[in-house]
Amino acid sequence: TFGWKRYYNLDEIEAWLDEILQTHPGITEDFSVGQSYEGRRIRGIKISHGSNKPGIFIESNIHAREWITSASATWFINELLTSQQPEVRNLANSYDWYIVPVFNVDGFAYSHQSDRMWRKTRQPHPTSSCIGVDGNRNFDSQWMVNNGASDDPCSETFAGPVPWSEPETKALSDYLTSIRDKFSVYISFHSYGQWLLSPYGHTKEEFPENYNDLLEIGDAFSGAIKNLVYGTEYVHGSTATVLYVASGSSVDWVFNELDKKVGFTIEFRDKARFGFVLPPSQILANCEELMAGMIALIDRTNTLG
Ligand code: 0X9
Ligand code: ZN
Ligand code: ZN
Repeated sequence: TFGWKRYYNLDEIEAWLDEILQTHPGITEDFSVGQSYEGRRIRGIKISHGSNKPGIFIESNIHAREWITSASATWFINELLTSQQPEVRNLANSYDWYIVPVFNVDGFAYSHQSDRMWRKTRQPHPTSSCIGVDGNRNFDSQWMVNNGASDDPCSETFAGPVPWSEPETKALSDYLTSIRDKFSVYISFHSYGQWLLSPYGHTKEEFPENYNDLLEIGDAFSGAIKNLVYGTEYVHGSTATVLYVASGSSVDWVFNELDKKVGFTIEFRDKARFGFVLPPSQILANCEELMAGMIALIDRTNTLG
């Protein structure tokens, strides 16, 4: 059984999802984002205690090696379904949750089987022996602008030959478009660095019109995490100012093209000591921080209106 004391592979996560769907019928619903290049089903779970609550969409593990993201997403699903904490019950009861614990299924399987440090998708290119695209540079929003991605198929941030060249990103954009009226908050799980990043990624010169609100939400998120016993520090701000220029990302696309006002990338533990290979002994602490941060983030979003 799942205990979040080690990292699980794709088969284990899917078996766990099936079990969760069976033990919580009515409240949970299986959904498909689409198919990966290698033919795997990209799965999601919807958690809902009634119809037409405001929706929150969580996309996780678009980067294959960031295993803490799917570990945290599965833990979060479990909490929404089983926690008795009033704040968590409130999150579960007040929102429709759409959670995709492993988005880059091919890459994730490959990082378990062959190359722990794999990041990209697994589709080959006709013009290169290098494989895959950075899914988080392949969305059709400011694609390839400002050197926020690479045109070299061998680069870790290869944007793809064209936007939506990857079946995974194309499927996600179609799926998100089909439910665009059902969600208002979009969160993308990544590691590592301990940042909460808001739009924009593609430029340091411009900011969303509600940037001050996004900064206040970031203050709430970081403050709640800092207050836990671990005292972990998260830095927040726009992606381009806090981290680096990144164009064609999922969050920026959702923000710009689907007109959402609240979209964040969370970069989980740690700062750099273990990096992508975060020890399993830190999974549960990271999850605790995620929950405290999410409760504060949603609370602050609501008070801002
Ligand atoms: O570079 C990325 O895609 C993310 N960092 S990572 O180290 N996990 O690869 C940051 C994504 C920032 N988000 C936006 N551009 N909106
Ligand atoms: Zn990432
Ligand atoms: Zn601040």
